[in-house]
Amino acid sequence: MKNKAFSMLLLSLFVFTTTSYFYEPHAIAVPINIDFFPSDVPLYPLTPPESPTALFKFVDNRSWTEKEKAIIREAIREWDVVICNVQNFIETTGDEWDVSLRWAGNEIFKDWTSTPGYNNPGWNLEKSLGIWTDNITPPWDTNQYPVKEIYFNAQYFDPNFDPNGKTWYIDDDPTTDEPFTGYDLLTVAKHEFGHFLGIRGDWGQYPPPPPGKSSDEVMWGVLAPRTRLHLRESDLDELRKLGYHVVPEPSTLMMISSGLSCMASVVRLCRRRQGVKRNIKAQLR
Ligand SMILES: [Ca+2]
Ligand SMILES: [Ca+2]
Ligand SMILES: [Zn+2]
Repeated sequence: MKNKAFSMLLLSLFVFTTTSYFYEPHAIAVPINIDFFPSDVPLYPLTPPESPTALFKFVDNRSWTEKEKAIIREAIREWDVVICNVQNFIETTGDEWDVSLRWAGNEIFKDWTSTPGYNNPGWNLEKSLGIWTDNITPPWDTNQYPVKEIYFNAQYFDPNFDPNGKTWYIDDDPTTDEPFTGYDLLTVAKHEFGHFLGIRGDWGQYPPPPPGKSSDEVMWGVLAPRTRLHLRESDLDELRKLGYHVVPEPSTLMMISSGLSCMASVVRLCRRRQGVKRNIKAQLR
């Protein structure tokens, strides 16, 4: 009797796995990030100013190609145009920056669930597409992979890495949309930069999502292949909640006055930045 029940269980498991494998409506959705924090811990202690000025930098572990860099720049630009009427995010190759972007392999993107002392148990990051690391205690070498950085999972360049053979989609022209296969680097970069800006997001990873959130938002936590997401009003609402000045404003007069107030804010922040010791990464405050 016991054996029969066990066989039935095995059979049902088999049916479940095969059906979900073959009949998933839009292929297998893969989380593009994880929630690093239990919900009772404040996620982003940074206080976003109305108009942040942040320097971003490409850091090579696996080299960035020019095409990939163009995608990241476009992702950051799309946030920039909705925050104030000035340029807020500036690329640097200097020694001081606020957020860096790099490819990483299984030094970061691996299964940490059996690593002792790491969040008991740690997270399984193996299949994550990208991560923004904040105030966490990562189990990896933080000299090589510091926190306050955005990492992208280079393992997806290997077509054998994903069980469904999905790799990164590296768009020749990230400003135009077209059908594609694989996971959209532009969308993942936008999502991770949203975390850098202080948005927690990742709705849908641990259901149920808050009311009003839907899977077509950049800050949704799960991304299916062949999917590109654009900033939506609910993404912008998250910026507003954090205190960012979101543009455009409804009237020209308001745009002009808000533009001026943003510029004043930038100047103030830039001055403060000069006081930051060289070789120490400035934090966005
Ligand atoms: Ca801007
Ligand atoms: Ca394109
Ligand atoms: Zn996320």
